Amino acid sequence: MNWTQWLGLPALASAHGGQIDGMIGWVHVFMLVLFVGWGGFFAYCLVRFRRSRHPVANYAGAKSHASSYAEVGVAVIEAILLIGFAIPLWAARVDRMPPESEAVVVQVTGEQFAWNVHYAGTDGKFGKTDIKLLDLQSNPLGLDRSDPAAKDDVTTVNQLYLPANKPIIVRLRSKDVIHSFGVPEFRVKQDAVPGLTIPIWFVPTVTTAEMRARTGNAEFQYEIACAQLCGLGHAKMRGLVTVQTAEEFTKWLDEKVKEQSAPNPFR
Ligand SMILES: [Cu+2]
Repeated sequence: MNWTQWLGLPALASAHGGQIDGMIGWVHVFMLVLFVGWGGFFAYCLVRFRRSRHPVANYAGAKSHASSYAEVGVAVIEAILLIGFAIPLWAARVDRMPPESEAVVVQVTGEQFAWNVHYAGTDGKFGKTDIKLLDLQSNPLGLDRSDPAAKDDVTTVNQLYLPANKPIIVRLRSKDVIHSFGVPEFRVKQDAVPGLTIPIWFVPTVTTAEMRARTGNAEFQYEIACAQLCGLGHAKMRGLVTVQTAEEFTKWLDEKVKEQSAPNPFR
């Protein structure tokens, strides 16, 4: 099992998440050492320099350099945490995006108060969207079905399906205000900012079914929690993430493509 279990973090279900947990773990160890060290020193001073023993203040103060060395030590450890752990970890998340050809690319658009999910379908091309076609009930993304690239596109609301053990690139967008895409089990959190498309990537490693078996909770569900206070309905802005095996995912996507590309009498 993981050495950071004592922190009580949510179950881990992504490839890079262990590194993040390790980083959080080391920061906590370091904080604990500092707390005990400085707290002990403070208690020692209260006793050692009590009034009955030192009725008159010593204006020369401390002559030893121990505290300076301790300060330098703290700065060095902080630098190691930052340069050795945090920066490389961050660089891997933002610079080393996997090529789109090897990943599942999903466009996720936040709105008050839902997550719109858009798959490119079998052709791998996202269809055009047009704000004039936007209809909150039937076409929340304004997808233009007359565009050939849009024919096999799949859209859902609050339902993100992903295959396990494959790199996932989520292109985050927002229609209105700043939202934040957070899935604690994947150790992923990123703001969705109107006017920007922000890509994030991760590799889910545990399917929903596996997680249900592992936690003993038959109703376990990965959840996209909006992590930015985005308005009155913020608390109910939850999307469900279903992680499946690659075969199950392909089957699901094929079914959705068929379902959504069929001529719709209401469209
Ligand atoms: Cu939100």
